Amino acid sequence: MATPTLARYSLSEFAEDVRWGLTKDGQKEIHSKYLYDEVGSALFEVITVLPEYGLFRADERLLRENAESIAASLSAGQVVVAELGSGTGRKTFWLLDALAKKQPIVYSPIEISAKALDQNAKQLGQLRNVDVRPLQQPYLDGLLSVAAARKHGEQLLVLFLGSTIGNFEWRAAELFLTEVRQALIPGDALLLSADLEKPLSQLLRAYDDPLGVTASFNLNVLARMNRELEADFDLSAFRHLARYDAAERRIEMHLLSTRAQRVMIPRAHCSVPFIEGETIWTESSHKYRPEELKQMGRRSGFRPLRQWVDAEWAFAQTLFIAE
Ligand code: AVJ
Repeated sequence: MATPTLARYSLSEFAEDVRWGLTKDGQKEIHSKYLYDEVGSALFEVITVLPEYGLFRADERLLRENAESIAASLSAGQVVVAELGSGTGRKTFWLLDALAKKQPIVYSPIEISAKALDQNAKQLGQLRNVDVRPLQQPYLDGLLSVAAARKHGEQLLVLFLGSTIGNFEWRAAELFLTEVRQALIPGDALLLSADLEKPLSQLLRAYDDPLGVTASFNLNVLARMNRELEADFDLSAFRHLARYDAAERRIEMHLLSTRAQRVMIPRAHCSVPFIEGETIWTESSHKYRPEELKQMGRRSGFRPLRQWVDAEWAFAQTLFIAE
């Protein structure tokens, strides 16, 4: 396995973002990418096996059931696969297996968590005919390096799985897909996974499981600030909150301060006051309609080729071709 390129977030970048997000006027916020340090990534792995969190298994089922059709939809020539936010690549196994049956492939997982990337390379590197080239970089930087290394005649397949697109605001999602499209050439492919609208009770359970794993996943960002920024968050004075914004059609995760308090964050050079009930917004997970996903792709320069919807959990995979 090749050594991954250097870590993506310096401590000072985390410190700067924390300082900005917690001292600005209005809603306090911390970007959801900061949920995924080593502890957070491990907790997310647990979330994927919770009965209440059907997303991951729906994604995996679709990939397993349709791997052959996806492989058959691609060009007969050489394929290079780039996966944005690959995690440990557990669900990608099936697709790579199907692709590698046709011919040797290059697979570049692009991921910020070094641990997840390491596991990914170990597991998927065992597949015959798969050359794993991990990149520890932001999505678009990684994608641009993969695109730059691509040889004439090779088709690039971008995987953006897990409904990570859901973390972007509506307009930002489309902008992001447009940027992905700009890194590609006509005929390249994008496989996009997205969670669909579903009954509210089902959604709330998925993001506030009775075992409290999602709560720990969310609270970990406070613990992370304590570890890395010498902050003094009292975790017992915050609680996990998952709520649905019907107008924006998204689940939001927040950390709610259960009392008035002030928190010191020395390495972010700030101290932060909270009133009782005030929240830090840590994540959004948008929920889509199948047709809307095709439209978003079209407006970003892609032609929808096929779409699969899981029978058990409302979840879609859409295969696009760059125009
Ligand atoms: C991995 C970003 C798709 O938004 O559903 C799981 C992360 N947050 N439980 C999601 C998550 C709370 C997940 N994504």
